Amino acid sequence: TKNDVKRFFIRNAFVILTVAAVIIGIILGFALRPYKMSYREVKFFSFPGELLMRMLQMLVLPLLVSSLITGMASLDSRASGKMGMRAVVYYTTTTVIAVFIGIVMVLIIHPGKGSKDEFTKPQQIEQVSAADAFLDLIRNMFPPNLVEACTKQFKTQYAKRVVHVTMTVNDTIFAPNGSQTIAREEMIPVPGAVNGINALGLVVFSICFGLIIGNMREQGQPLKDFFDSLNEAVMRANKERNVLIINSHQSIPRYAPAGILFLIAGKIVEMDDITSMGSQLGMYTVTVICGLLIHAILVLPTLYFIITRKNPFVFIAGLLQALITALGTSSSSATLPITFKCLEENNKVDKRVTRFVLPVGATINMDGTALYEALAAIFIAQVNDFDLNFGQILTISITATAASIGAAGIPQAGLVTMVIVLTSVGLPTDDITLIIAVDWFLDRLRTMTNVLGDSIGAGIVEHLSRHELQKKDPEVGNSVVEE
Ligand code: DAS
Repeated sequence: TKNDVKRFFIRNAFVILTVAAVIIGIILGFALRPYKMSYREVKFFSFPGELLMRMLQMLVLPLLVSSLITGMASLDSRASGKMGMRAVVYYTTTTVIAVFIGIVMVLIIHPGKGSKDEFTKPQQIEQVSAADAFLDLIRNMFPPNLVEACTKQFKTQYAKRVVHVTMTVNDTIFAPNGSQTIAREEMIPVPGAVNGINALGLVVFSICFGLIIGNMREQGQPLKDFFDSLNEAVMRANKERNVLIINSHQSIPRYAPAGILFLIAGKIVEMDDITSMGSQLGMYTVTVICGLLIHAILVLPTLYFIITRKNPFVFIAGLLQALITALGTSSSSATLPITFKCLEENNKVDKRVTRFVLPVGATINMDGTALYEALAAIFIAQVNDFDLNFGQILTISITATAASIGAAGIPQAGLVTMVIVLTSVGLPTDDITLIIAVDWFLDRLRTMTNVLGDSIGAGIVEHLSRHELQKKDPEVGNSVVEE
């Protein structure tokens, strides 16, 4: 009836507005392209979108730390151990499947046929070896300074340094003294850092800290209450009907549709002309899209159905707002507040699961990125006429997995960690620039896949942990006590 339709619209107002924002953003973007805005004009135009990014990012740090600490502190170590195991098995399995799909797709479609001439000339970029990157991954797990971990990640960088080398030569004309000192430029590794939170380090710290607080019983209670309350406060800033500190009526999800509209329109205004894109790059884009679709629409929902026996598409419908936010922001960590909201409010996933599984998932579980990195590396090999043997493909799949774990949940992080994959099989890292033109777009799609993977993971872990979750300790409210 008319009333039902009205109620449907009111209940789903934000989802409908968000979908409308994407459509209007695309139309507006294309409508404004002929005006050829300057770089500054584009920045002014997409300012509302930039604001949304900033608001979401503002919540990430307190949300990540408080949800993990309360999550761990309110589970006893056996329950959290089991839940953690299930999450890790899920992350590993789905990432391996994703990499496999990426490799199969790129080998079947073979988008890299032809010559390299149709690409713009690669620029020189910084050289970091696979080993450097692996060590950085582990370094970032143990931040020496927690305050710094809230602002920076460690990253090996190379600097030019002038070294003086003394050479002994048997040349009486040029080196009458028998030896000569010459100056030579050399690349040396220097400790470096990149801006952005070190989510991996904070996740490791928060898990350990939460477990310790949980084991402290009464003595840990004040800290537990503190983080519990912090978590609740952050989540409230993220609720439609509640407040964001700066504005008493509007909160972040209310603002999100407007922000997404301008993020998308702004990107379309500034993107390169697609009609001039070469056929290889076009085929490459199609290959990535097919791979991501297979993983997101076929593999993950099937896995969800097999394990939980529930309709995966109903679950995915509840996630719509998070998926569109991922599309708009191309950052799984900026989407985290919305992912929490969708899972807890729409899909009614237990808070004890989301608090634990989501922050970890958003940091290390990136199916879309893993699929993308393996596929892109093989594409670059194809463009270079570089024949990969089975061992090299295996190396690519292992390093693509590591690269996806190491990639931060920020825009185009996957492109940076690609260096690990390329150097592991001796492919030219400069060739990353070949795919930069389409990366902004593919990044949005792989971020959606990443967020979907994390969310379905939370649903599956909740289902598998239902027995532990049923046991409640009357005194500690939500926590599970199994002595
Ligand atoms: N865009 C990133 C994310 O947030 C990862 C990537 O660049 O692949 O999921």
